[in-house]
Amino acid sequence: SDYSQEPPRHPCLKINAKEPFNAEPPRSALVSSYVTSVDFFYKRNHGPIPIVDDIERYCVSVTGLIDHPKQLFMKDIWNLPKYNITATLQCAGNRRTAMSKTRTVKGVGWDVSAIGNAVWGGAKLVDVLELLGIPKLTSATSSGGKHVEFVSIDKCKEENGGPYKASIPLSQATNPEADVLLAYEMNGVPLNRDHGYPLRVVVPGIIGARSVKWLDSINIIAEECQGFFMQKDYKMFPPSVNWDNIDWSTRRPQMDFPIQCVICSLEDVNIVKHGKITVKGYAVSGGGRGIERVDVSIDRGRTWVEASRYQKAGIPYIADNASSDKWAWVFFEANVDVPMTAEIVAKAVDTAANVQPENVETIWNLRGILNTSWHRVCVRVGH
Ligand code: MTE
Ligand code: MO
Repeated sequence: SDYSQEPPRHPCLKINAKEPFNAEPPRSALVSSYVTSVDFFYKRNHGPIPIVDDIERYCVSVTGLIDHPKQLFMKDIWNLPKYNITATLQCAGNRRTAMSKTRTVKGVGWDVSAIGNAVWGGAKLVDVLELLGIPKLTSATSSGGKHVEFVSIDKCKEENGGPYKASIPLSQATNPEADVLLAYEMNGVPLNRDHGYPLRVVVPGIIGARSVKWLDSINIIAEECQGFFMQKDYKMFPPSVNWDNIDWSTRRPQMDFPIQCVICSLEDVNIVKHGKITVKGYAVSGGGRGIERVDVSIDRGRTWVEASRYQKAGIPYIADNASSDKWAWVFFEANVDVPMTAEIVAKAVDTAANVQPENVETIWNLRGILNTSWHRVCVRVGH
């Protein structure tokens, strides 16, 4: 594979793997802005970044179990109603490095920043499918299509040089409320190469792996996508499963992600001055569930204070869809007094009353996905 034509990247990104390029911003950058800048948005790739230079000729073919397969050019996509959806994308491998400290896991190591919040601009997949004769809220086409597969242009070694791919249920793809996008913009400007130029899928509320970049084709299929990243990766196994006894067919591809929160204003270990410190971070849940509460403790979880929450600076967050960005993260902030060396902990609760697990050991899995355990940082009072 050829990595000689990679795009330029911001020098502040922490590179977790060079080829394919995988990098995340410093934690503090995440909480400096509700909308993550494109430069600081994590980059998660499985192969070289493809080059699409003839936008006039670029097209997405829509095929499979439909009556009239079609090729869609960018102008067809641009002609559809444009939506701007603020949605947080999180890699299932976010916080994997911390999980690997329990026991080794397989995969690129990530600190806490394999996540970002962007305003994605594009056409809704439901409108695209309607152009092709599939009505809204369809769970099966007359020819038995039940899933929508997205195939990329890129080439990955896990697919033996074939493209990255994934699928979602047709019922989700044709649900206007699910806000699944074919996005051509990120934060008001055309997608850059790293994030999927010229067109990517954004599936809000589920793990980032299903938001296929550099879209090449859409296939309406009967069974979920049989690609590597759906069937042999991104599945959640119990702690007893290891590489000798793993049976991939026993588990479904991970889609939804659970409640997560992370402290971003502090590193793993900090030397601070005696007195008040600000604990600030992000909280997000899958499925469009809102954030009900974030609790912060300075005594390893013996006592807790409730953090304030907001999306727009200065405006308290209310977990209802009328006044919040339902697919987007929520920032939390608490001022605490740290009298001496302490472990500061944060845990969030979503609107379904789901709570993060206390310890990473209890959710350890061999692929190191979905580390959503209580986030802990250590503070030492110095001079
Ligand atoms: N799409 C393609 N074509 N190739 C990829 O390697 N990586 C996936 C997803 N879509 C990937 C892809 C994964 S695992 C994640 S977490 C997100 O893209 C990352 O998107 P980003 O790089 O824009 O942050
Ligand atoms: Mo990912």
